[in-house]
Amino acid sequence: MADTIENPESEGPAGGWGSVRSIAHMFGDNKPSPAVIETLLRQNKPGGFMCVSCAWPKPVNYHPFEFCENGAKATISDLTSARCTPDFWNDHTVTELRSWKDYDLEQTGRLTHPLRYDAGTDRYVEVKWEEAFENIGATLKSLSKESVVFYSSGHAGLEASYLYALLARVYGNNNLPQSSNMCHETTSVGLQKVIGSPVGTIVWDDLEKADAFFFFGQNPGSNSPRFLHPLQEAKKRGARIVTFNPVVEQGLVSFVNPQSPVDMLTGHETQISDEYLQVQAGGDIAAILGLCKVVVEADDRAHADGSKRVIDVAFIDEHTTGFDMFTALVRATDWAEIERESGLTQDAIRRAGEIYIGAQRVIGVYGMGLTQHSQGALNVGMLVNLLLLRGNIGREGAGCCPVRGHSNVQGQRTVGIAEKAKLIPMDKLKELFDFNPPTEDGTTIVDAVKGLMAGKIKAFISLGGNLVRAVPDQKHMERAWANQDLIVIVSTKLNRSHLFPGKQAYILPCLSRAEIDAQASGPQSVSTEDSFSHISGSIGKRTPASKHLKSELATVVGIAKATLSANPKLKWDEWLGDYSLVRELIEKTYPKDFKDYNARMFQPGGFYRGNDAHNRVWKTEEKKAVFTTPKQLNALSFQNAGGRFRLVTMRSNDQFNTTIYGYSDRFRGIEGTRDVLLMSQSDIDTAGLSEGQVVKLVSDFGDGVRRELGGLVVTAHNLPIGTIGAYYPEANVLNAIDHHDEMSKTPASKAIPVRIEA
Ligand SMILES: Nc1nc2c(c(=O)[nH]1)N[C@H]1C(S)=C(S)[C@@H](COP(=O)(O)OP(=O)(O)OC[C@H]3O[C@@H](n4cnc5c(=O)[nH]c(N)nc54)[C@H](O)[C@@H]3O)O[C@H]1N2
Ligand SMILES: Nc1nc2c(c(=O)[nH]1)N[C@H]1C(S)=C(S)[C@@H](COP(=O)(O)OP(=O)(O)OC[C@H]3O[C@@H](n4cnc5c(=O)[nH]c(N)nc54)[C@H](O)[C@@H]3O)O[C@H]1N2
Ligand SMILES: [Mo]
Repeated sequence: MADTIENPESEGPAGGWGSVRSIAHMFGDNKPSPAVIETLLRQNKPGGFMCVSCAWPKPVNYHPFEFCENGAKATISDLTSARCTPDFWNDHTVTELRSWKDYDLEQTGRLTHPLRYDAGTDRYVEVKWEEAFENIGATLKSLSKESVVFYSSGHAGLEASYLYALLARVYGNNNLPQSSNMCHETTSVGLQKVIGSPVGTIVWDDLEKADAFFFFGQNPGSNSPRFLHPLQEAKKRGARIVTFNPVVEQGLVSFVNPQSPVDMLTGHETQISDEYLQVQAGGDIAAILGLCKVVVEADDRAHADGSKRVIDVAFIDEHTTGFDMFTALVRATDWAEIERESGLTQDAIRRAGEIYIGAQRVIGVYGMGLTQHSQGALNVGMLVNLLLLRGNIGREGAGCCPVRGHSNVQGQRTVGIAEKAKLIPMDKLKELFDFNPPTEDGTTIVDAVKGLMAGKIKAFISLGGNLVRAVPDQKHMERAWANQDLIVIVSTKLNRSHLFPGKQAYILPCLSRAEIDAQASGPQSVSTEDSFSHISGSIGKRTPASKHLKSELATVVGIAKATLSANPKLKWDEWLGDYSLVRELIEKTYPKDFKDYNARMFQPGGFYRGNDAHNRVWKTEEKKAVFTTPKQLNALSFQNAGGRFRLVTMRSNDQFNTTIYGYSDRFRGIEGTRDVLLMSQSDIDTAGLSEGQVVKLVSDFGDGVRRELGGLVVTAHNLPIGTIGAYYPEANVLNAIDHHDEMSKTPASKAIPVRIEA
């Protein structure tokens, strides 16, 4: 019998009327101008504006509506009619706001004026842009260059991001960590190591040709809902879908296409997963090893009886290294071990393995469920092992598909936001701008936070984001953050990172991508790169939320001019006047990726910047695709112990990272609160708890530091034994900054060791 699954906790299928009601609720909360409808109709279409939510690609043949529930929410949230003006601070102090919820901060609306923190009154006050830039520049000039960090969250377009990276390097460091340091850095490092590409290998056409999709720890229903459309198409043509996830995620169970009138009126549901395997948190290495064992055993049988081989031997011989060592381990590992470490039965893994073998073309999809673990890179290597066995990388309908987070998170890395010096064509920068680029590596997020805690980091510039709320060890981070000499955050809305000002703190409000960006040469367009490495132009048409806003690029230019010495090659004003000149610089710096950039950026579906692994050219050290032999069967850095649970930090359907849109997680049946602890009924019973009881979680990382989160209501949920769940970002206080992926330093947010205190 197949392990198809039902999800009684969900209010209904993914999509469907639930999604329409949820968008309607956002309208009620934000009361945007009716013109938001026109904006939604232009969303993700050529010549339109590119969604500010996730990085899911834009199809060439687009539908009348190319936005999803969460894309609509992001746009409505940006185009809210609420405004957080300087008057707001007449009624509130910074200290008071620290007791506010993320949702309430978000509801204050769009920031309208540049603000400076005034310690005397404990409030932010209006400041003139020029004065802000001058003070920021003066402080940056006075600090040692190693003590300043230039963070970015993946929102800003390629043009602003390129100049931001240039600003940091001319200033003198590579301290350019990004939100992906908490996210897909595991991919940038882990995938690079095994296939020589730091990004996914598939393109849109592959989605239309795959026979099977294997999902590991990615939740398309909430986090990339437009993915459900090609999945629905795939199911219609008979493709199979297999999911490995401890949580039953509704988008991987069933979907009603809200953009199909027939589906909506008939309530026709598409079943998504053919097999749903509730692997325990951190159990994927064993689970994938089990899948590989099914393949190897079938291949042995084929070899013995002379039938067609199951393993793609020709591909293995020509393109890979490490096969013998890996398959030796596969043979040597027994099923009892695999079952224990994965929490799955041999039978269930076998059924999934048969689907893998039965498919000619397979796409492996993954997200935070693989990357945010102590052995996240090993998880990624294991998925690649599985794909390599049958040559499922670098051919039509097959490949590796990490689903990226922020709309331009991948692109920012492409154009130079990177802390690793070797990733940057420094010689090109030197030639173009006549300066000596820094050669030392900069800091990752984990190292930046540790630098803050040690008092070595004195200033943070943030191009977007809410770092204080997004990182582990949040309570310690808040104290360390407030010790800085200078904090500058470019933001659209108020958030918790603004509430721990240092000696000097500025909030610099910016345009949203949906808004008109008028500069000397006229309205400007920007561009972004999606998860499939396609680059698309975006034009904002809405009137800005306030006439005092600056574009992100203008703010970068303002800081650069006030901080850096004059250099005739740094033509900040010209670039600000015409963003196409910045695109020319990007093309000159990265000629292979950005050929004919300005001419091609509005082509439907965006232009492809290519990917060597997609063509079976392996830019690894070995010049081959690499089989990884795991040194352990789980992705954890701790042992099992009585009373120790693996805490998964979860996203609801009603949030975008630290931005909380509302309190309805309808897919998990949780309404009106986020203060819950999800546990299996069996774990509730064993722990001697009862549903509805209020408990405290405490860190069990073993470093003697007390980390706790109280006020959580025990709620029975369909979860594997030993795996429990609570919401991100609230649960960030429980994670230790030293608990991260060994190779990439991505915080291990998906199996935090905790105990429960009644
Ligand atoms: N609406 C919305 N969209 C978003 C975001 C958002 O917050 N809200 N965030 C954006 C960002 S920045 C990102 S990076 C992406 C994140 O999107 P995803 O990669 O989907 O991230 P998560 O929802 O954190 O976790 C993914 C899944 O991993 C599962 N999981 C947890 N532990 C394990 C494990 O050990 N093994 C396996 N196999 N699965 C596990 C969880 O149950 C969850 O379903 O989404 C982007 N899009
Ligand atoms: N425990 C746990 N921790 C996690 C995760 C997890 O799954 N579990 N996920 C991690 C992941 S995947 C990520 S990516 C990080 C996210 O970390 P960040 O990227 O730092 O956080 P966001 O919540 O995306 O940032 C939201 C803020 O960005 C600003 N903003 C919004 N739009 C724009 C814009 O267009 N321009 C500018 N300049 N600012 C804008 C707004 O002020 C808003 O408050 O969190 C990480 N932390
Ligand atoms: Mo992310």
